[in-house]
Amino acid sequence: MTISGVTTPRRLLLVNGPNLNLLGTREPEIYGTATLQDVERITTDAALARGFEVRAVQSNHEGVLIDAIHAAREDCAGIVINPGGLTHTSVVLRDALAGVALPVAEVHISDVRTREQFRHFSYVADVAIVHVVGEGVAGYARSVDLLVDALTGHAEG
Ligand code: CA2
Repeated sequence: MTISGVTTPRRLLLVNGPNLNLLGTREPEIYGTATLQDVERITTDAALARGFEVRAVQSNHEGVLIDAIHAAREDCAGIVINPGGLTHTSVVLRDALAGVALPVAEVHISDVRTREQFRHFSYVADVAIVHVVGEGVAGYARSVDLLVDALTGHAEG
């Protein structure tokens, strides 16, 4: 794919932050019953349908996520990220996303806008061009679609 004369890879990085490895094991009333493996498959299927591969990383360690984001500069066209609780705490994660200057989609399974006050603020929000919240794990597929739309200059309507 060529954007502004530059050839970019047809690959997305999927980042899931701390505790998302527990999906499907607890709190189904908030996060549903799908597992992290399901999330990675849903995201990969949505991306493949648009001609993109996915490299998936989940970690409970901020530095591992930051290294994966930095590495994405080399071979990814964009990033889909659910930062988990780091959404509300991490300047470091935000700086990493801003630093690589790739298009970012921020996704949350639950509707953080209607939960506790501390979940209303996101350090990532203004470095992301796509925001999907409260659509369950299907939100990952929608994030991919909106991000690929942005990458390929697809206009809505
Ligand atoms: O709704 C989301 O996707 C969140 O990013 C999930 C985070 C939470 O801190 C954010 O405010 C919103 C929590 C991820 C932990 O996920 C679990 C899933 C099942 C059981 C326990 C934790």
